[in-house]
Amino acid sequence: MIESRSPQRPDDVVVTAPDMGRDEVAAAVRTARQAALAWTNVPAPARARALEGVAGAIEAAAAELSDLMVREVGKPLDEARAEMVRTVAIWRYYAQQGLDPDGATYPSADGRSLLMHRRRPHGVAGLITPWNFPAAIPSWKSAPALACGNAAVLKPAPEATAMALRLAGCAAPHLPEGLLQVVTGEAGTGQALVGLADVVSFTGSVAAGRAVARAATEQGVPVQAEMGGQNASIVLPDADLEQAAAVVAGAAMGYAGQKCTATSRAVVVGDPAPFTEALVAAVEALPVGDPAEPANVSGPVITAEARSVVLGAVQEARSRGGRVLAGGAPAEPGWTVLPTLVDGLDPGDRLAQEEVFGPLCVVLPAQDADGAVSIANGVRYGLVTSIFTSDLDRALELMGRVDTGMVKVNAPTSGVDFYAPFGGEKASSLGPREQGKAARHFYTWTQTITLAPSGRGDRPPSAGGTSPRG
Ligand code: UN1
Repeated sequence: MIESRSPQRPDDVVVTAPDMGRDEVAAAVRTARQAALAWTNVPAPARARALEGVAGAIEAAAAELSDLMVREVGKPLDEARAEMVRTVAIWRYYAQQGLDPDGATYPSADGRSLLMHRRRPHGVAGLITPWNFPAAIPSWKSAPALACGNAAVLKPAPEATAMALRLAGCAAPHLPEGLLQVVTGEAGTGQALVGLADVVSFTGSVAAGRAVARAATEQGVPVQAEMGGQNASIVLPDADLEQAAAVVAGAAMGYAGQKCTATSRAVVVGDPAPFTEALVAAVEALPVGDPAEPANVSGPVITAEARSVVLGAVQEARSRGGRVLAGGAPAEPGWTVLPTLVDGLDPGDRLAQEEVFGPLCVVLPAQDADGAVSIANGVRYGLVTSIFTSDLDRALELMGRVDTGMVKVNAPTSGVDFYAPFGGEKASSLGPREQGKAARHFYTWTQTITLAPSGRGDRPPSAGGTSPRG
């Protein structure tokens, strides 16, 4: 069995569920494959209505689901509510996207045949999702998979098991039986799923994502993996420093920094003192504590081990000559760590290179904008960069030089728009982008079709038949 506990009240067991083995996963995939065969032939407008139904059910349960999200993964209430709003919008968006054109026609070589392509579903989508966006990520993978005519089997992170089961419970009355299933368990359950699915989408760590990508490739099935980030916010001297500090503080520390899109490095061009001072003040002003209190923007990290990792990183920073400018200590409730700012480290230090996945941000000075870009790019990750400046010409120029999949100007690194492509470069992502129209391409394959006349009724072209309208 696995159990999922509340990070703010670790004695609160939110749910226990079976740690499913290969046979159970195989049974789920078999049922899903059966369901997919019928679903593929359900007309797209009817599929759209079903997904609309799922959206409505999730919307009706949104208050309960955001409370469950707070309890199970410690997401601050306001963010949990916003995630539920986004989740409903994701289902609605993909319900409609299922009605988009599913192919195109091309001029044929003989002028009489029809040459076209259309998109077809893969079959069973195996979806492996993290605990940090326990409604949005399972939804932005399963909704497009279903909209395109696939079935979906979801393997959530054990820490978000209750959320996944509850989401699937909302969806169930609106979908054919077996079309969307949850398999619970640890990594082994996910591995079994990857071995059986027809298309695989993963979000999680680099190590796990690469293993998933290798296994899927071995199976010959398409795969996408969204992995870590080590995201920089570049602050130019002409930025509104107060405003930039508030945005960076939120992007670094919101939900205890547990987002692949969180800001982990503030790269300050020129004299770092004025911005650093503003950032320390902004971070210290953040309300921290019980995530069920709507005012709080940061609470516990997910587990005791996660807290040890963050506190270990603080120690490491000190031992490398870093200064802890804010936070650096455990707090209440549960596994809370105070939002932590560090400076005095080299850009090459491990803490400025790797993902801590906690409320920790390193401040790094840069001599000029060129130096800032090379610091920002100088990590193995490539998810998102933000640039703070009031000089939009400068912003345009720098945007073209950062090597991340997403770039933002005067906006937080965190936060994504579900209708635009999402993903990173370098070690952050593998395979095609997620979300927006990109999702449809991933969850379907292209069949190119030539439809030529049979030749039986061949007649010579009729006299005068020169008008294209015949
Ligand atoms: C967001 O910033 O709103 O796992 C979403 C993650 C990312 C999603 C970030 N894949 O943190």
